[in-house]
Amino acid sequence: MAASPVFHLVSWFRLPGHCAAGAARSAKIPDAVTEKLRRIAHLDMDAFFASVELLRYPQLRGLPVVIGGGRRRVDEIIRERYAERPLSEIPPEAFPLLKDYVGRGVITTATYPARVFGVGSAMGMMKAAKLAPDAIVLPADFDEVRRVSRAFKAVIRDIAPLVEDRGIDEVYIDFTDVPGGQREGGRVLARLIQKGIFEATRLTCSIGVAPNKLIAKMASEFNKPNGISIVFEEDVQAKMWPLAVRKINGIGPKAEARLHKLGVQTIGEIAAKDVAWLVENFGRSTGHWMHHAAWGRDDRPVVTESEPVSMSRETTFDRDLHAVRDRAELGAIFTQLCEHVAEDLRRKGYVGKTIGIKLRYDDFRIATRDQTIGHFTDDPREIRRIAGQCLKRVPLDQRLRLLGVRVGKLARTEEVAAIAAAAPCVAEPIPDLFTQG
Ligand code: TTP
Ligand code: MG
Ligand code: MG
Repeated sequence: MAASPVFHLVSWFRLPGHCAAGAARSAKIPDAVTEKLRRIAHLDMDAFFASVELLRYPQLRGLPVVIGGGRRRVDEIIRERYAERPLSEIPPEAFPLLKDYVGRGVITTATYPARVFGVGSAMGMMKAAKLAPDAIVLPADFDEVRRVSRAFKAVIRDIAPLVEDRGIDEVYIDFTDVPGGQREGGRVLARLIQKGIFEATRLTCSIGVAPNKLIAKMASEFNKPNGISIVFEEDVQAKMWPLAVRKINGIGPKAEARLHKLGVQTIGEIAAKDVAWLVENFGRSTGHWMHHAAWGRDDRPVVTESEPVSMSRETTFDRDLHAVRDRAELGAIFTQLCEHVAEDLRRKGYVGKTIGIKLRYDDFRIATRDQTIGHFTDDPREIRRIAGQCLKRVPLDQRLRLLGVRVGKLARTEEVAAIAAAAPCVAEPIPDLFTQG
């Protein structure tokens, strides 16, 4: 019946290849002129989502502010009320307070002045209200957060090319071969990066520089906020061993509970255990990993992979197809393209907001259309539905050579999930938030 469809599927995601640095490096690398040490930095933005909001509302600096709550744009309502004033002149008293919050939302993050009261990420807002009733509540602006995230990462990549993306507000950076990366153990380069990020975004970050990723990740927390912490091989044990086991990135709440049950509280106490004991209690691979981690050993390379801007699939047909006469065949191909894009998104861990199509007519003219929806998706049926609407907006009276489907405005699935968890879609959880002053 129908000629076996198509085609060679071409994927056009903009994904530069992987690049590993320092994979086979031992801790010390002999160099012709000087002996270079492996220096790995971990950089993490300070109170990221909250700091992004404070760029808009600088009058809230120094005040306890938490990010969280319903999806309603609470600040849009304030802005309407104070439409005649610039955002920065809306008085702090006009903002909603935690004590007036009603609902099941959890806190996404809190400014450092709010953390003094013991509130922080993942705490229920009503529970937090008992600790910091007068903290100001703002919703996260995910689009703005992503824009700033791209901006600060671009600054880093300009200075040091080997950057591994670790989510919305953090990266690993291989300092080893970057000019200045060895000076004062990495402090000089870390300061330069902090300065560059501040100049570009007016935001602060904290950086840990250490012999490997594991220690760098811990070290970036040592002097938060706006701090730098330099750890050398020789002070790993003094700095790491007194810390709680949970400080090892990879020991989560379950492993922590099990370690506590076994009487182990600190990283030093793990280091003091035999590997055999760790293997017996945690299995072969985790046991060995815990042993190495507690001794500060970690060979993982810094892996660079740029964030994709969009993901798409397109196909050139074996013969030109007509929208009406070859409707069934085209429909099947179209659906398949949408399914492939959805699979790509899921495999790579992305969701997108803009869905688009691309057509090439038999005279080689190209037409594209796209549509941005109000939420992120990786659902093949939804992509198919929106792409179908785009298709209705192009002339289809001519034969087609090529069809493509594209999903853009991407975000990492896990980040979007974190936001959704922070703002559960309860009808309207904050009815009384604006009754005050
Ligand atoms: P973190 O870097 O863990 O926290 P932070 O930047 O707010 O504060 P710190 O100065 O301690 O680094 O997370 C980065 C952002 O990710 C945070 O601003 C909000 C978001 N996030 C969530 O949405 N849910 C969470 O549970 C956590 C921990 C963070
Ligand atoms: Mg952070
Ligand atoms: Mg972080």
